[in-house]
Amino acid sequence: MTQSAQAARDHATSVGAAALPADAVDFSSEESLDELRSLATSAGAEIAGELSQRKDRPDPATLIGQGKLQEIAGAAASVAADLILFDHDLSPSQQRNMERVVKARVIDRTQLILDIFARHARTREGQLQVELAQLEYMLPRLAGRGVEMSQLGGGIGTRGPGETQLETDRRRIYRRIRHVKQQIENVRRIRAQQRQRRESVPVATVALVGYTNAGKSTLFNALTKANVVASPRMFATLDPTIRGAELPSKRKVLFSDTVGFIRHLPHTLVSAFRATLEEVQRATLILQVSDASSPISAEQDAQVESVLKELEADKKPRLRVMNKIDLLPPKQRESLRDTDLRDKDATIHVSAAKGIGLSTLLDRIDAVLEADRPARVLLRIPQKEGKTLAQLQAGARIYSRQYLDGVVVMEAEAPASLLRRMREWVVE
Ligand SMILES: Nc1nc2c(ncn2[C@@H]2O[C@H](COP(=O)(O)OP(=O)(O)OP(=O)(O)O)[C@@H](O)[C@H]2O)c(=O)[nH]1
Ligand SMILES: [Mg+2]
Repeated sequence: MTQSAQAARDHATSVGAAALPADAVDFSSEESLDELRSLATSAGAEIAGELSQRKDRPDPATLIGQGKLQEIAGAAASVAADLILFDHDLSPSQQRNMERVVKARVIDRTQLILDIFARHARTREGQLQVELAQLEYMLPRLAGRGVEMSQLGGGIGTRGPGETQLETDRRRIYRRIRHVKQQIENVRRIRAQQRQRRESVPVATVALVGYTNAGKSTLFNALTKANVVASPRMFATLDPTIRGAELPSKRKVLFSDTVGFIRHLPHTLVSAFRATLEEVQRATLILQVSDASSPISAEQDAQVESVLKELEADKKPRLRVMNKIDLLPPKQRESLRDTDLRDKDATIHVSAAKGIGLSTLLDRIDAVLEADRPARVLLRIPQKEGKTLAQLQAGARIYSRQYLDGVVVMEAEAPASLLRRMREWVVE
């Protein structure tokens, strides 16, 4: 099965989407379905119809009720849809049972996201990370699936990791996972070396983070005059890009653009993309980019917050950038006020596409970095303070390290914001 054959087929695919909000706590089912629609289009699907059902107690065998399932089967047949997308996690057996009834391929949101990632991975590292996520997703789903999978042909959600897809032998998959992990480890090592080289000339790094499609790459291009791909498709960026720029004060900084976040991000993806997200963990300053024109930007921000927390990057100096203000009605736009840096949530309003507010943003970045100058200090940290040591490891340059009676004595250079958090261990 070749990539181009899959692409041609995907293009012709019609999709019936049945939505059941998995975590309707903050995203309404409508918003959730909107997002599923964008994801489907980003994967190259054409949407042929949508159905939704609220159900307090999901059916363990088929998730939705028999009646609804028949309804989907009928609707799918009438529009010749060959793929049904569910906005809900499906167990392997639910997926199988439903496929039997609807006579079309059934995939869930996680599989759809994995598929988009597989399409967009350009670098070796990105491809390896996606393959790892796919293998780990596939592993519990192997049982009884072998024959069917080999008969599926191309299409969304079948873009498995090459030949491995057809090898139902668990052991071979385990072996492949080990191999891919090793390869990722190699890439990581190279990346760490590159970083070390970069950091030997101390330059602050500014990482752009945010929900997928918030406009990170557009802003990155505007700030660094680079030319990375920006696109209305979700997850256009997978591979981190780093580029230098000069701030108004003539201070040199490195900006890094990375993969976007999404609600309910498949866990296999978060862990597979750890190496990529290290750029965020090491950043001096985080620019949290939000789409000001999105009706659900607050919910999206909450999701970003939780991923930052998971990466232990939520305490880093941060500037909030509300992007796409050109899309807001004039009245609303006039009422926007950038907030002061002294605020906990300093916010700047910009339009990366129209070049509005960028000089203010650059000034603010300059000011934050000025206030967060690194200082060289001597620290005495009890060895049991693992978290503190890890924070230093991630955010400081360490010049020397000695172990004495359960205490680590270190000479390190770290930004003021980090040192404030370890005041009790600073000796001089
Ligand atoms: N109107 C308007 N559109 C914008 C602005 N900034 C970005 N966009 C559009 O928003 C879409 C997404 O932009 P990207 O820069 O690719 O977003 P991203 O955050 O990098 O997305 P991923 O890499 O997919 O996570 C593109 O179609 C951009 O042209 C803006 O200021 N105004
Ligand atoms: Mg991008």
